Amino acid sequence: MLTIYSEQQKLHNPAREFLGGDLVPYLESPKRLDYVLEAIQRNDLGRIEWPDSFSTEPIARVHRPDYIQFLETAWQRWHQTYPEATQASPYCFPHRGLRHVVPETIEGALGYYAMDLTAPVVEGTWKAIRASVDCALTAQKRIMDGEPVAFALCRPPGHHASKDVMAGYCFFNNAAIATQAFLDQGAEKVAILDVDYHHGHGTQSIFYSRSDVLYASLHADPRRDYPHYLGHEDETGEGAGLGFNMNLPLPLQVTGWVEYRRALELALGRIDEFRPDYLVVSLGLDTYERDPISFFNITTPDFQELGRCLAALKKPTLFVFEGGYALEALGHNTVAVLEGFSAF
Ligand code: OKP
Ligand code: ZN
Repeated sequence: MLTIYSEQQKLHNPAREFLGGDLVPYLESPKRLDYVLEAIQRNDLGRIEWPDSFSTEPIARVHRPDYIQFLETAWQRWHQTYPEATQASPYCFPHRGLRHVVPETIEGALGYYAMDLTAPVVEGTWKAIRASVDCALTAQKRIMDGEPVAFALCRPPGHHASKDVMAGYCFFNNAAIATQAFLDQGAEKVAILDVDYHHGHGTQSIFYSRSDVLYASLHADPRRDYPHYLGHEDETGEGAGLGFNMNLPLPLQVTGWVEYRRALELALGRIDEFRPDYLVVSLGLDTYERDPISFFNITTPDFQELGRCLAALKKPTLFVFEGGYALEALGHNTVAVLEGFSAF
């Protein structure tokens, strides 16, 4: 299987995040890429290529121009305000009852464009998030040119980013941008299957009123885990998109492969019925039994089975890397899915 990877993605390297009320080492670290790359090489999964460089045009098909502009300049503006700081984070947000107007200061703008404190901007963020999108778009292009399957080893991840809000380690929505690129290049329908432990609320919101993209997600029940405020079963789409959003929230602690597989069959059945031209998989490995922030019980052999189930759809498939934080297992879990898919 073809993998697209860029070293530039490591330039996004925040030192810390808030967890449990204290600052802890940033979980979504550049090291995640090393573990996955190493496993791909060790298992001879196939060639690894650098991405091409794309303009912001395909990004602007998904994200608002002012949001793109904000991300490009955020670090420099923060640095002018706080010359000693190593990362930029918001501290207040336009909550209920407040005006949704972009303030002039970077502190105000950060709160306007962020949902939470988990997506700090650092000096290298802009280059890294552009490289991450480049990986997704390069893999997408290869599939458009006839490659049956490709893996975009993207970081930072993307599925929590909406058209103008960053959240949950995500800035640009790599999977959504690649999906839109398929459509812009002639595809009529694209299905996105999100198997990350967390609901991809950014992706859902981007395509919520559209019938040309089916979004299906298996994830931790938002009543019990991040992103907390979206991802419920009754969110089925709106307007023309009604019936083209499928959420399968699952309970924490008791979700193992048997329960997961049952929900997966429902999602796969719906995707099959939708008859997409392409399948985009938001591939998070944080459903793993020993993931440090998650509470499902998926094992390494289960991930291989997951890959086989996805291959049964028999669609040209773009895998876009999302979450997964159990570093020592992240490489072989990723390879397990991709090998399961290829073995079919
Ligand atoms: C990003 B991705 C909950 C802490 C949650 C943010 C998680 C972002 C996940 N106690 N922190 O979907 O893997
Ligand atoms: Zn996740």
